[in-house]
Amino acid sequence: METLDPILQPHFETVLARNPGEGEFHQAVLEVLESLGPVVRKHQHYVDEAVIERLCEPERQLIFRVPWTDDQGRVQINRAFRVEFNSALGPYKGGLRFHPSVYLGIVKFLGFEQIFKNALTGMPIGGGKGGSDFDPKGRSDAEVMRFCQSLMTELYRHLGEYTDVPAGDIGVGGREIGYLFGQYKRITNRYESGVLTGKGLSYGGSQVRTEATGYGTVFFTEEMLRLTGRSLSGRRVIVSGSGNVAIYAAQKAAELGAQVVACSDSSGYVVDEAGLDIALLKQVKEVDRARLSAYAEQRPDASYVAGGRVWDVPCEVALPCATQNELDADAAQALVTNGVLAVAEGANMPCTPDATRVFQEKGVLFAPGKAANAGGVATSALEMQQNASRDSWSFAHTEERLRDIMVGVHERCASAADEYGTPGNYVAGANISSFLQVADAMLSLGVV
Ligand code: NDP
Ligand code: 2IT
Repeated sequence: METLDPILQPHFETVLARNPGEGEFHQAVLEVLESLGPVVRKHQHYVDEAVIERLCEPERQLIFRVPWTDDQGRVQINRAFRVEFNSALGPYKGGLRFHPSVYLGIVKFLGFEQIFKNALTGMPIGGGKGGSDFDPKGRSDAEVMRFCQSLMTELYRHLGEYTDVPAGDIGVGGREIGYLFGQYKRITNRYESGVLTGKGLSYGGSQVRTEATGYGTVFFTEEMLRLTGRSLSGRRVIVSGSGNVAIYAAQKAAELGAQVVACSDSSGYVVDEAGLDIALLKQVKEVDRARLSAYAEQRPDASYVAGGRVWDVPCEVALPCATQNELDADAAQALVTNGVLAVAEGANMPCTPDATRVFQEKGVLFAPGKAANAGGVATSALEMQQNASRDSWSFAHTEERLRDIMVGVHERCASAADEYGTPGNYVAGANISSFLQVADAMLSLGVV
């Protein structure tokens, strides 16, 4: 793993000073800057023309109040954010997260990552992210609807298919996108399908968008293994989380012949040596909206470990698919001791910098989130494409497009890593390849 080149040290210090208390944002910026030493040594103009400073400063940041009424008639107040980070490549594009931990620093880290991830897809989309500290857990559908309507009543004026196009993230799935789209349509009197992605199939959504992030993570993993003469078939796999990304990563890995033996939520993890029953997992999480412990209650041979750490389950492939900084150096060491071969981040920044260092030093194949989980936003771009042409594609065709895009993301990372002298380092490759694309577009557009 690289260290920060002295040329870039002042830039990082500026980020620290301008964004106090935003640890996740600092972490995401540092990871990118640590990869860019060889690039700015070779191309000094990126420093001279202040591209790094411009990239680290969002184009626009919105913070607003979201008032709503709960089922008991009490007024509730939440805070919501939209960080429109960079539009050099296309309209701001990135999800909305509803989780009590959301604050400006989380949204900025996610928006910053999204710039580079979106560039890696090769699609014309800029980077942005949003969310709220609203906690959907235990809320009725009616409460979630009123919250979404209130949020959109402010957010709509900042959106548009050519301006800013949100989608889902933690706590935001098909139900929430439906309520958000309904309110946007009502306020604007426009059936502007391309203003949100992750829509339901009955009103302009794309096949495979629900599955795309998890599937894409597995396609990327399969590609890393293939180039080292291996495959997923017959391998023991664990995923963390049991939400949208985790479920479909588990499903695709199982389809490719892996034995997916564990998943988790924030309360504990499940081990199911027979291989996770994906249909049951979907029923528990997507239909019943229950806790993961309910899976084990309905599956006698599975065990539920309350409060445990899923990384202690031996595996050859680990797919962290829950949240940022969920996998630390100690967990990474446990995975290495148990023989892990490959780790791909389905979530955004789930591995701490020290954990990443452990994997890289021990020769574990390691795919950073901005590459491995790019299939979700790439399929959002395919959804925008279908909306713009008033078309809808088959599941098979869309999945094939997703697979090709993930092979392309892998190829961009691998060749940039080779070119800049760090073969096999997907972190460096992802950061360098996407930086060059965004930076060149920014320079072409002038000082804007
Ligand atoms: P979901 O809300 O569907 O699921 C989130 C899962 O992660 C749940 O199992 C949840 O457990 C767990 N989790 C969330 N927060 C925490 C926490 N603080 N500690 C421990 N576990 C936690 O979200 P997604 O599956 O959509 O998102 C998962 C990750 O993937 C996020 O990092 C997201 O940014 C990233 N991602 C998502 C994409 C998408 O298209 N949805 C695209 C690319 C990346 P619990 O229910 O107990 O909270
Ligand atoms: O982190 C991500 O890439 C997402 N949550 C998906 C963003 C999108 O616009 O589909």
